[in-house]
Amino acid sequence: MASTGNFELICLENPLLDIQAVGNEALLEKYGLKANDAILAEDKHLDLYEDLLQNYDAKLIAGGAAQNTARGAQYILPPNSAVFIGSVGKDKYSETLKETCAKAGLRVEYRYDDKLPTGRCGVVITGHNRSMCTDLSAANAYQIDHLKSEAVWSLVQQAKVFYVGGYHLTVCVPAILALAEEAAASNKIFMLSLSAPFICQFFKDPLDQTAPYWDYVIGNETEALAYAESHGLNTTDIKEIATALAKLPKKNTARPRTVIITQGTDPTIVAVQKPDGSVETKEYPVHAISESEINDTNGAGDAFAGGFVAGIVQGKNLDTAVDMGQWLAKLSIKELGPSYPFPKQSYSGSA
Ligand code: 26A
Repeated sequence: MASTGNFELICLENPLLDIQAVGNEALLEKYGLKANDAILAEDKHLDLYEDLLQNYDAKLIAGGAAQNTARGAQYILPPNSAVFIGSVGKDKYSETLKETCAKAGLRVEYRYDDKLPTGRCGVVITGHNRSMCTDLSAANAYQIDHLKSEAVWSLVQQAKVFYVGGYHLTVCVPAILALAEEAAASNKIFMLSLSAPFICQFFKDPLDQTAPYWDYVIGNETEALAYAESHGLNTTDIKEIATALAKLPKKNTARPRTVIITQGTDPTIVAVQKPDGSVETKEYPVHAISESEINDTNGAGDAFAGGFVAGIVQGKNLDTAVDMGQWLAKLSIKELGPSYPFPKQSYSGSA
């Protein structure tokens, strides 16, 4: 397919449909879930999805962390700026995902699996906590051949920023490294999100393989702590952890590394590598939101990343890009799940 438009941003990860409901302690206990977590489903979790739909009035919402980020970035950027890549099934759920992305103006280049259904993420909300349990199904079948196909790779080549969700480290490391290598070879921007504590703990080796390519790495405080523990950093200080990440060896030395750690309602910590090898850290307060305006925080981190990435694509400075992230996170928190308000609101400087 010939590509039109001026696609500047490529995002890669798992397209998922969220099956989200307000739950309770008993439900968490029934499936052995922690109140605030993200895990891969095992056999014992597979009834959760039907349970949520039948007994908890669950809603179906477009999800997949980096797909939420891509929708968020496209929400801000001019039409035809972002493309999302991942693997889905040939079913109703992938149709729903495609429609939601189209509404946000996001182009998707899905790989369609012949056998497996579209992946699902069960989201159990209790208070301000969310427990996510993902059955990847078709998303787990992503293959580098799809990325390297002429139609998709031509989009990769015209883009200047790549954003990869760390969750994809459980799926297709060669595809992630292909984007990373392309970025380093052409002095493009490569960003990775840490995604979840379990990625930092149990997918340490593939995560470390991508580290030299990180121009930007984005995570939250629980992911930073999990990283510090699995890498023996011997600290629980978020600024120290961000500094350690900024100092890791880097492939493309033409770009300094920037580390962004969000902390819920606490200030966002940013660490930037300086040309002399030292690291500067900064703190950015989040945009205040009143309790009554909060719908749920599922997807707030993805929305932050979406706003931030949009800022980077537009060549904004770091302060503005962080502010755009805080702005979009605030908008998303007011919506159900990882969604953005329509009619569109536009970013007009610090709120
Ligand atoms: C591989 N795993 C576990 C996952 C995910 C995921 N997206 C990709 N891969 N587990 C949860 N999510 C998504 O995270 C969003 C909230 O940050 C959910 O689909 C949800 O939309």
